[in-house]
Amino acid sequence: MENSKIIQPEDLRISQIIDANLDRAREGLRVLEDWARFGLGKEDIVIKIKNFRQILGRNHLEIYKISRNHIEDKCKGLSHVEQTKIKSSSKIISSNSARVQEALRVIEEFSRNHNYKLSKIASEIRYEIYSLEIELINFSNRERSLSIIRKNNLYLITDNRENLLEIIERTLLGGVKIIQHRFKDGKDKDNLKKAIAINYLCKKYNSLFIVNDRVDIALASNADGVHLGQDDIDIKTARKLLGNSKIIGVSANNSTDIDNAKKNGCDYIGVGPVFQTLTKKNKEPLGVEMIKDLTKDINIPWFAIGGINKVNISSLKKNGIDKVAVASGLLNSKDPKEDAIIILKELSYEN
Ligand code: TZP
Ligand code: MG
Repeated sequence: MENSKIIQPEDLRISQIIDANLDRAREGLRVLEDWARFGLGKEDIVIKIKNFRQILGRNHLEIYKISRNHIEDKCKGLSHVEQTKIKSSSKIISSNSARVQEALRVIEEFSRNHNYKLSKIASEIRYEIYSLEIELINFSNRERSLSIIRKNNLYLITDNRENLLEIIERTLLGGVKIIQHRFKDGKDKDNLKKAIAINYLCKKYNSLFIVNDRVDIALASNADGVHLGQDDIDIKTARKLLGNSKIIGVSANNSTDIDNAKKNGCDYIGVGPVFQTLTKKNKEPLGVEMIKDLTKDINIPWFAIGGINKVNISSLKKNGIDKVAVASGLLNSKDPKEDAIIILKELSYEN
């Protein structure tokens, strides 16, 4: 069967079906390829998809093309209400992956009797597209989280305390878009419940939820990422466990740790403490000048952290520091929403 010759199908309707579905599969692949290229900058995925398009192109034989208008297509232009809806990038990826998978399945079925080679190719590529779709969706989710990290300048760090959800919601109402929860005490099962509740709240406000230290809780609560300290699990292992859909942030307070974080593919860095802080009592403050020096060559987003509040925020902004992570400055505030607004306003001033 493998070496059987390609024969023109006696029934031109079959050629017409294969012709239409080769076009359909290649068009869908082009959509996926352009998202991988311009949306995600993923060269390895682009190369893979391009290769599939080339293979299908080479097998789009004349015997199929000549049948293009064999029977008038009475269903031309027929559309479904689903096709007219506005779609997110992830939906576009899913619907075009499905388009490619369906087209390949049709090719596989209708070419089996007269062109076994094409049938086999269609089947092989179809299986590859199932994994590729997940890969593209994972990278797209991460890219969405990264764009929130890039665009937003105030990052809230929380801890276990009374009224936690209420405080978080107040800051979300004040415009905070990134929340990290630190589980420094409590039982795992209670912490997981809390993480799920915070994640739900964050999603309501289109905000990111990052879990401190705990890769397992990040996965189980479907958080957007984890934040790791120097004594936590290393970035590469965390990436292996988390896959490509989550972001990984790292804390650093010296150039070696910053270089390692960059080299190992972390998505953003927290640098500090800038000022004296009770949240990390045993850490010596670095001061503004040191922070400026340490961060001058960082080419990924970074947040100054440690002892930052609505009073000292302007001194950071004056020094060109415009992304900050704040814990006690908001958590202990009488009005977390108002203070978030004040800090965000300070950070948005043009210097
Ligand atoms: N890493 C460096 S300083 C710090 C962390 C987690 C504590 C930040 O908390 P605060 O209360 O904003 O100083
Ligand atoms: Mg830690």
